[in-house]
Amino acid sequence: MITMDSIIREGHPTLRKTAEKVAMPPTEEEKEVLRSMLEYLINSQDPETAEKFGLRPGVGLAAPQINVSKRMIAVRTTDHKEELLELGLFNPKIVSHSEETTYLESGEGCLSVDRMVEGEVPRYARIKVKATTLEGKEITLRLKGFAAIVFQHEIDHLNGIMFYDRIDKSDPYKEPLPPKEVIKISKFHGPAS
Ligand code: LHY
Ligand code: NI
Repeated sequence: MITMDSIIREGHPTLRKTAEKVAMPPTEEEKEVLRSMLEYLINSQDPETAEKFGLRPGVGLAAPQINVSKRMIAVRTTDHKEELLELGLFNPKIVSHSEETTYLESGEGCLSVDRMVEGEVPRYARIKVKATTLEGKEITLRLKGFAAIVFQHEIDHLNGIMFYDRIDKSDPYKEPLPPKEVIKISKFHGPAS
């Protein structure tokens, strides 16, 4: 199983690489890695299991974070209708996005970053994502709110981008025009277990 020991931390070169596309159909090994990533999220969101194995709760994980430079992400969170989004995805791609931006009021964190980094991380308010699921289905997702932020954070990892790269260095809390929508929810927004 994936534990915190499997997760590489900032400074590791893999986190700065552009991950490779996964050839379709994925191999059994690739599917197994993706399943284990989703399993990490499920385990980490279960208080007893998280405590037992020392897992930091997470809603998203990208393959480069376990040192696999392939375009695979796992997400487990609720969408804007409070419905569970539990997905292992190959080759996720943002095909369109809103002009409007947003950010998490509490800032972002990362399982590969063991420190607090304050500041506003601007994200698109709405995105449309195309991907292939673990089950081999090609899907299109329309996302907004917290889920849209998580997907952008994970897809950034596939492109070697860390959340703090997007914070304005000289003015971490700058308010651009037009005003952004502020998402006032806590950093941890996994489904109630
Ligand atoms: N996981 C973060 C996590 O806490 C993703 C995240 C980012 C959550 C921003 C909330 C806000 O689940 C990762 O760092 N994955 O890359
Ligand atoms: Ni991260």
